[in-house]
Amino acid sequence: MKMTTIRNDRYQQDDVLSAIQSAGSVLLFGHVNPDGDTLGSVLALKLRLERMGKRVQAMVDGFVPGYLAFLPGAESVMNAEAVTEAFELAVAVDVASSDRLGKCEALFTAAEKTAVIDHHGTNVGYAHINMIDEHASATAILLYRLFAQMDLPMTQEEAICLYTALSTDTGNFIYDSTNAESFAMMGGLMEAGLPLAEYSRMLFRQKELLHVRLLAETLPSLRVTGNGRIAGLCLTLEQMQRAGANGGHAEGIVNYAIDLEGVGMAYFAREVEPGKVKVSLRALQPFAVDQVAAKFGGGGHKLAAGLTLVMPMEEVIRTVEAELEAVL
Ligand SMILES: [Mn+2]
Repeated sequence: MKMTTIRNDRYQQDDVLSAIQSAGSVLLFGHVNPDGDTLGSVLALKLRLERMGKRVQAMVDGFVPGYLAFLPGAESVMNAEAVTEAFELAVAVDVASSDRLGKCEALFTAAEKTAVIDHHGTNVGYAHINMIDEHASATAILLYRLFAQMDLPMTQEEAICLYTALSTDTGNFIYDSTNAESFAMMGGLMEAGLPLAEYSRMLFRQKELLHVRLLAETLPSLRVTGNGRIAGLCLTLEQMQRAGANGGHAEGIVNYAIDLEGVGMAYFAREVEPGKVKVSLRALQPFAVDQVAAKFGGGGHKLAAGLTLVMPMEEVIRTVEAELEAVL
């Protein structure tokens, strides 16, 4: 099903490499709402270019999320307003389209020479030079390919950045996008001294106290319907306030419903304002929830989608469960 050919017109690895090597100063860009792949890849490249004696600045529209604050160089990431000097080359990393640069877009497009390093299939190749491979499980894979062509051994800090990028974009190596190259790269990162146990714990095991408190508020609401195929969880604004938590602390709670044995579709309904409920939907193949979300003006993918309903919680539960049962 997957295409195995790389479109040469937008996979210019040698050109990207020589542009990077010949530039004396480089601006690196991540995407808005930065995630592990964009930040880890940007910071790995920044560390390497600095070792090569270049002037480098990493830019992103938005803040480094708390769970990625440990990344080497995270504190050096700047917002668009901060740059005044000129740079020879601008590189967008893991940025699927130029509008995903957010407030940094103008700064990127104004550069004399631009490059894109990315793994999104929808990327049209909006830079002068493009290195796009949608079969790569993370943009970090493309960085690793570039690094392999350079005459420098990988440092532990670079390995930590690239590991963070690859592991977060593959859901800790369980998504469909995970492939042999992901593990080949991990071999190289281990050889570079990656402290795997320490960093995997930090990224995938460690939880914030408020997240666990919120989970404790949420789990008693568990409902299983549709002959055991549908599971749901809900959380009221009052419970959120009682736990002293915010929306970020509710991240991942929907997984407790979809991970129940026998369940094929799940929802997590969270009241965000009085009478306004955000619903996260999940499905396992062969089920799909994107149409359910679209019916109520929401969106997303087949297996993960979301919508917002303005109605009391009891009505939300009734409505969502009826829709999911219709899918069964
Ligand atoms: Mn990515």
